[in-house]
Amino acid sequence: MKSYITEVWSVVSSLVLLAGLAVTCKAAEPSPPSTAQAFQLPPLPYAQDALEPYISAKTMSFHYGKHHQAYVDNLNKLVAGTPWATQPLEKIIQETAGVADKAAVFNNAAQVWNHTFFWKSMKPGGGGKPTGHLLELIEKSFGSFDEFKKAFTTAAVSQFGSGWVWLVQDGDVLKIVKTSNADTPVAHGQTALLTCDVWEHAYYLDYQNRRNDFVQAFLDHLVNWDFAASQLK
Ligand code: MN3
Repeated sequence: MKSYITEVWSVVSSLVLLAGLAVTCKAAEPSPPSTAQAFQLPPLPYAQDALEPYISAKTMSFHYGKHHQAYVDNLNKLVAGTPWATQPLEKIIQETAGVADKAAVFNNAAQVWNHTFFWKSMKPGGGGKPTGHLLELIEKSFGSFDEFKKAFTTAAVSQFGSGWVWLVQDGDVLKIVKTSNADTPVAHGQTALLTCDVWEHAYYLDYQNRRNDFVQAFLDHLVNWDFAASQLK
């Protein structure tokens, strides 16, 4: 009997030891971050107040910190556990464009992409005129830089409701296109060079209903022409 108890005790001790070892091993492993998400909010290319006085820090705190973040969070919820969780945004956008029951995935993926592109389309001390090949293409496509500005402004102001205005490259020609809501040149095989967000949340705190003034500030003081030129194919 005594030896039986000793034997049982020995087994129990071994199990406790093994369990302890298992816990130790587990603790030693690098634990995957429990909050790992497929998509992250990309850092802004400048400080939130860097575009003042044309876009206030308050607008940026809502537009980048709340709206853009919400699109990232929504997308992560929608793609969790699907093959999209490990795929590039562009692929998700192209695969869900025009698919009725995937509209939520498309809208959030496209808005994540569009906003990331919009922040890069601006810089502190931007605006003015592009140079080099980009300027040549603009003059060839629109007649002159001033004609381009007029056409871009008209498109931005006439976009009914929420949307975006874009400068895109189509072969050797540049075009201005408008898209509604989350729609994006990425869904249409176009090469985007530049965009301006004309959803009301982009300008209402600073310009209220004066979208035209916002677009003028964008063109005259914010456009990052170096970024646009870097997107040329
Ligand atoms: Mn926006």
